[in-house]
Amino acid sequence: MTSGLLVSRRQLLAGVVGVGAAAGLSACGLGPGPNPVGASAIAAAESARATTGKVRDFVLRAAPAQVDLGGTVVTTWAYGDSLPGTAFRATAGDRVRVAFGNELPEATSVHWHGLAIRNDMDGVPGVTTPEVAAGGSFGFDFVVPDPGTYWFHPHHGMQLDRGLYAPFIVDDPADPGDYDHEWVVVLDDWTDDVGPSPEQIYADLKAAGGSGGMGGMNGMGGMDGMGGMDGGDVTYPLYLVNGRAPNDPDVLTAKPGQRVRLRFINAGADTIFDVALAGHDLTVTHTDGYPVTPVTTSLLRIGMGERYDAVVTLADGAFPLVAQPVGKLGQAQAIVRTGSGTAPMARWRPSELDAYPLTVDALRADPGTALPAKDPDSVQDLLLSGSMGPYVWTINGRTYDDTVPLTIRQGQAGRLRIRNMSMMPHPIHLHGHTFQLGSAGGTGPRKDTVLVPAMGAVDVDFAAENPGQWMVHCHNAYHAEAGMMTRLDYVT
Ligand SMILES: [Cu+2]
Repeated sequence: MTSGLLVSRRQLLAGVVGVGAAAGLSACGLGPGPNPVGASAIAAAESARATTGKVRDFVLRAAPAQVDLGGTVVTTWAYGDSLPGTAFRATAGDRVRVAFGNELPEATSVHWHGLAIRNDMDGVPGVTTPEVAAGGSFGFDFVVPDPGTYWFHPHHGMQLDRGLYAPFIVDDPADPGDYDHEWVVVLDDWTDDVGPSPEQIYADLKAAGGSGGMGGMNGMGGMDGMGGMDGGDVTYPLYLVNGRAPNDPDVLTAKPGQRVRLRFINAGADTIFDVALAGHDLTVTHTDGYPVTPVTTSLLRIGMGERYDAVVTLADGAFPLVAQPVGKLGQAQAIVRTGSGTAPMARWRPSELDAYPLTVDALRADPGTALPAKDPDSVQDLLLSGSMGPYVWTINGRTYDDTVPLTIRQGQAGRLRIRNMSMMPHPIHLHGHTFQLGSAGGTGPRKDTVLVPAMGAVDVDFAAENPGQWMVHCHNAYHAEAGMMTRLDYVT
């Protein structure tokens, strides 16, 4: 009887993956899974990565800062003194070293979002990389494997909803790019030092059980008229493009007829954005770093943590580049200027916002970037659910402190069946991998963050080639903090 119970327990811990050995029967969901891979597997994976032999050294400082949001100066936390922080730039295969100093009054971490780097540099305290204490420092050192648009931010409480974010652009030596300019466009929802702090909003959501009505909370009413999508849990006083509010926006300049590559990053904590450039169509070329068959749209939906690249040929004049928070009032805006025309007023609403937004369903992987076709060795479910009262968000019915990690063995083909049982969309992010929507070898795009619609379902396949313990979580910072996280553990 005892051994029967043990077998059941092991099967439960291991999901559908068999377990070879007897050790590792941790009763605590957060403890190491059965036989977690160790440092040697992580080091071996790192030494197997193709490298250019070039080393890029960066210095990064997280510190309190005064930032001008465009007429509103706030005291917040930022990387350096700018919002967004200064972009990192490297070439695929470069070894990146980051001398990080934490001048914040509390511990922090740096997570390199979307980069499939070595596990022990992934920046998740308690799982991959030690947290960096107040006044402390840490030296990151990793090879960046894949080109594309990435970014970095803390993986620590509600810190992401302050000003701690910056782009990380990885160039493709095989693709110099057919465009005259490249603009990184970072979207954000802002409350710190204008409205309540992120920590206060989270505390209010927990205390009120999400019944709504208090400052900072969105209540249950957010609907955008497109399938009744609830936009988020938080009402923000400001929405930003490149750290600027619409009153005094970022101005991006070029000449008429020039081709521009736009690299969109949604750094918001609780806001999905629909993005349009007035008077222009956007030709979407990449998502989450990976190329797709180009598709043209006037409106593009971007969930938290997602990135999209688009090219556009610019007309003559001044055009608002608008990001509409889905299900919320307000607008983020920059200005694209190629001529001497009058800039449109702040919060002018271009007709492109009335179009139906392009979402991942319309994207096809560039054929060269599909995963090798393979039936999954391991199929595991991620059921997303939660409630506003009490304010709790779960994966497979459990909050993170009670989670049963998913498991995989190195070399296996994995499938995650993500089922959203809630009335809100959730951007689900897998660290350390870029999965393929649908099935491996199919036509779905490669991504690391996928916006799963309310009551919707998405299957993703991944190749288990990056050993370690990896977070799988909702990229709504409030949902993650309220429990909507689990792990994918490589086991032997
Ligand atoms: Cu969520």
